[in-house]
Amino acid sequence: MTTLTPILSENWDRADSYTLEGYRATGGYQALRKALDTEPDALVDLVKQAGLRGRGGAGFPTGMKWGFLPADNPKPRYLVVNADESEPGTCKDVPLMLANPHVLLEGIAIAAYAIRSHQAFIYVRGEVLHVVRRLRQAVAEAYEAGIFGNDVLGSGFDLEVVVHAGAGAYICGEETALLDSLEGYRGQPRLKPPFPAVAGLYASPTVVNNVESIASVPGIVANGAEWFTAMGTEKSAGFGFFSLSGHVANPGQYEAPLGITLRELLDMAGGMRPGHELKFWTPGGSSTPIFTDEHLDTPLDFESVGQAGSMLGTRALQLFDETTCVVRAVGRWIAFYAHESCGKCTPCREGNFWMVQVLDRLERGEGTEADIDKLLDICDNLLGRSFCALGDGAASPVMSSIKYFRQEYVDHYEKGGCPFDHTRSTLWG
Ligand code: L3W
Ligand code: SF4
Repeated sequence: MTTLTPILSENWDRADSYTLEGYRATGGYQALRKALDTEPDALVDLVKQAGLRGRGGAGFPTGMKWGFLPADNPKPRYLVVNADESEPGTCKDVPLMLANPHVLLEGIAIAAYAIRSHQAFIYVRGEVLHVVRRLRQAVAEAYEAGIFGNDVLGSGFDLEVVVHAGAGAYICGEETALLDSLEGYRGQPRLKPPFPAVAGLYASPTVVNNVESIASVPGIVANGAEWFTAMGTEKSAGFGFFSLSGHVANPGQYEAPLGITLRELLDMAGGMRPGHELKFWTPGGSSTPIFTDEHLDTPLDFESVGQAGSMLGTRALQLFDETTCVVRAVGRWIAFYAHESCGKCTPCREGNFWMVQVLDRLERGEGTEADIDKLLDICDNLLGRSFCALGDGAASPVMSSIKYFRQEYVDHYEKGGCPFDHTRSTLWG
């Protein structure tokens, strides 16, 4: 039986968990002192040995990404933290930054020192004003305490940190759109390669990492790579937040080793709401193909979830019971993607718009037998043919829901509308 591993969330119930004083009282910033006494390259090697993989969705090895910065490029190096959390269902970085901003700041100082960067940015979603304020307050505390600024903790290392609030576009969570936005342009994805490691912010070598990835670094420095690899699986080491939402008895953040199953998490969360059964769920937000109760025992690590036909993504587990219309739930997600599509490429700009029309008319009882094929045809034009991951992500819930719940789609046109009891409104409203 896997148990929870409260590490980043260990002190969240302390009233002062978000202050510098509270963080220091629980051992905070000792890892930074240790890091500053270590060679930067040795820190990169340590993170590689720990096997930390990106916690923002793609699972790319963090130490490897740090190691990609070209040694012979004389331009300044930048560290950018992607705090633009906005994937439907994803809600782990916001509580982490609210409850313990200093673990992120400590991770930033260590990561910047390791990659020899003197300028870091936190790109945070502008709508979460309370988080923006908390981060700015924590950064000010860190400057005051000599953790940021010139001569970090007397080490001779200089580091400036800026908190930048985005304007609320989901696409700005895509790393290159984020960099365009940070440079003051409209946020739209850039062609890759070159990857940001080679030409990122202001065309300089840049590391872009998710909040949770960077916040995991102080623990690795303090406790060693073996401490980290002792948790999780061989290829998906360590721990992470599993964010349970929807029709679950006790929704919230469950910090656990990678490889835990939904069945185990549900046991800890009190099961589905009383009297109801699990119908479908997302392993990693709405961009990952949905799962059903067949997948309750799939280990939630990068490899196992991939082999079962989905993606671990951001571990945003949205749970839906038998009262949920899958066509409507998927339609709401696609309405989100249609709204958030940046418009740069045709398959995504047009495809999402048309998928909303088809899903909406199925819901209204105006669908036809041809609509399922039409949806699959649009997905075929999105998947692998979009400029960035948003297009692929939008195809995922449509294709997987038709795979598992085709009959429910058929019922919508055969029975003249949605067979579920809910207030009728358009998918836009
Ligand atoms: C240098 C190479 N760097 C890859 C770097 C690359 C990036 C990272 C992963 O999408 C996923 C997406 C969403 N040299 C490199 C290299 N890199 N090869 O590695 O890159 P990639 O392209 O695999 O993924 P991505 O574009 O970063 C992220 C999925 O996450 N997702 C969405 C999450 C949403 C949030 C949010 O709201 N906060 O996280 C959920 O599943 O669909 O597949 O840094 O530069 N040769
Ligand atoms: Fe923009 Fe969508 Fe194309 Fe990505 S896939 S570049 S979000 S239009």
